[in-house]
This record gives sequence, C-alpha cells and structure tokens, in this order.
Amino acid sequence: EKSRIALPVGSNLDRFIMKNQEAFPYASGELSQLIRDLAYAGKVVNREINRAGLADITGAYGNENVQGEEQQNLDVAANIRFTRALKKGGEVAAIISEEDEEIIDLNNPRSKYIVAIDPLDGSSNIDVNVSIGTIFSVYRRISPQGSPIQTEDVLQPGSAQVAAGYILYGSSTMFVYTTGKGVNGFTYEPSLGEYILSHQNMKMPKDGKVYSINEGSYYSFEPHVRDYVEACKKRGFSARYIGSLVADFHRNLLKGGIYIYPSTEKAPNGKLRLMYECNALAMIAEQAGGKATDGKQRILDIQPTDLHQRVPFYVGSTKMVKEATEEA
Ligand code: AHM
Ligand code: MG
Repeated sequence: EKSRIALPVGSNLDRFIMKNQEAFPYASGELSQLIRDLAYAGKVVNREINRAGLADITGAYGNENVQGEEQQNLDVAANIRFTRALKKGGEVAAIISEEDEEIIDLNNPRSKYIVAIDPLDGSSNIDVNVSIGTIFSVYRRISPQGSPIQTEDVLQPGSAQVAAGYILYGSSTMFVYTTGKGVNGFTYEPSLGEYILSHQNMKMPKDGKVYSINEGSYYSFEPHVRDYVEACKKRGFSARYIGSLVADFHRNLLKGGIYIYPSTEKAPNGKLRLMYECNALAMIAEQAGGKATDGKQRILDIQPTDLHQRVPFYVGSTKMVKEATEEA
C-alpha cells in the first residue's frame, strides 16, 4: 500500500519522518515537525536525567542551566523543556500537561495541533535510578486556527489522536511512536545524538505470561481483578511491576503481557489519567495489535469530561486483556 515505509533498520528518526511524510503527498509537514520537536526535547530531558545522580553535587557548585534558572525537580524541568520546544517549534496551539492545572494556550496563531503530555511519568523512580518516561498524544484542533483555544479542542476522545508515543529513559533511551500506520521504535545513540530505527513495525504478542499490577493493593481490588491475579499465579505467570508505566508497558509490548491499574477502594477510577497517560498507550497498543480498556469500554472511545480525569486501565496482549475483563 502507498503508506508503507520502506526504510532499513538503522535509519535515523529524521529520515524516517521525512519518508513517512512523502507517503502523504499533500501533507504540509507540520505534524512531522511537531514530532521532531518532541524528539528533540526528549534528548534534552534525557541528558538531564542522565546527570540526575550528580544534581546535588553540581548544584553545590552553583550550577545553573543556560537560561540562568535554578535547578528544579526533574519533572518540572521536563515540563519546561517540552513546553518550550513546542512553543518555539510553532506547530502546537495548546498543551495540556500533568504538571499544569489549566490548558496552556501557546498563542501560536497558525498552528493546528493540540498536545497532551505527561512530561516525566513515574517520577518517584528518579531518585532511585529506575526507568521513567514521557507520554504524549497529538490531536488536531477543532476550532479555527488563530482563534482562542476552546475546551472542545482539548477534550477529544483518544480515537481522534493523529499521533501518539512515548520516550522511555531506560538502560537505553527509546522513542516509540505511531501516526496511525503501525508503531516504530527508535533507540537513542548518545554519541551521535540521533535516534536510530531499531524496532520496525512493532507487534505486541497476542498472549503473554507476564502480569503487571500493584499487588500490594490486592485487598482493595474488585473480585474479578483478584480472580484474574489468582488465575495468573495458578498458571505460573511472572509478576513484573516497575511502578513506571512506560517501562512496564514497553516490556509487555515487546514480550507480551498485561498491565492493570484497576479501580481500588481508595481510588474508584484508578490512578492513571485518561488524557496524557492512557490514551497514548491505548493507541500504541491497538496499532501494535494489542488492546486497551477501562474494564468496560475501549479507552479510545471514552469521551473525556475533564483534563485530568482518571480511568481504570487494562492494557496489553489482546487475549490477556479480554480474560482480565471477563470478555473472553
Ligand atoms: P505519576 O504520574 O505520579 O508518576 O504516577 C504514575 C505512575 C505510573 O508510572 C505507575 O505505573 C503508577 O503510577 C504506579 O502507581 P502505584 O505506586 O500506585 O502502583
Ligand atoms: Mg504520570
């Protein structure tokens, strides 16, 4: 088909994006530029994360960044990096972020895209040197370019995403994204400063033997979730829970498995946020042949009512998600 991208593994992200764009002769290149801006900010954040262990020491020597800002917590710093890159890039009209209560209108009059982002997810893992991630969704704005941003521009269901992805800051840093034509993964090569295509057309195994859920909350799960956890144990499945959504998701994408953040007594809608945590991973999962629901309906079909709303989240290998939600 026309949209198939033929580029060998080992190509870099920029070339890949360019080829991708050529597959759509009328595309103006704005979405491509937006993806490049996100990838670039990811490099900057990656550099800061890699130095995190030295932050206090360098801080003691009065280290300030190039803008003369005092050192901040990394999640705040990451939010600044992504917001700045998207503002300067000029392709994004507004951002919603885990780090900001309200919509950030970037006052880019000619831009037609909206970005929802969790700049640094799993941030409790930073201090203990465990993988963390960035999660992003891209939407087309509904109101006309140049007018003030409306709530309807940002409260769109996940099915309206035009692109989604994540950056995993792990033992390697990876940029994984989709524009609705499959999922591709790029590994960052720090000595070149480039993301290299390492995982072409990623497919999630239909079934798996890994379950990821915070079992410490077992007694506050609903009965069907407890039953599913018991069933996993009886079958001798492996429990793997990093407590860093992107890392848990990424492993399950490659190896097969399920991630669940269910509703609990304390948190009836679970913990994770629909707009900048669940929707993006749901799109990636589906594009890779997996499945994502809130236990009742497809994540991508949920009509959001609040920027920061939470949903229970079941995502991963199709067969496992069906079993866990009693669809099977
Ligand atoms: P955060 O947005 O405050 O970082 O929380 C999200 C994180 C996910 O990465 C992770 O899967 C989950 O919270 C872990 O939560 P818990 O410790 O309750 O299991
Ligand atoms: Mg988060």
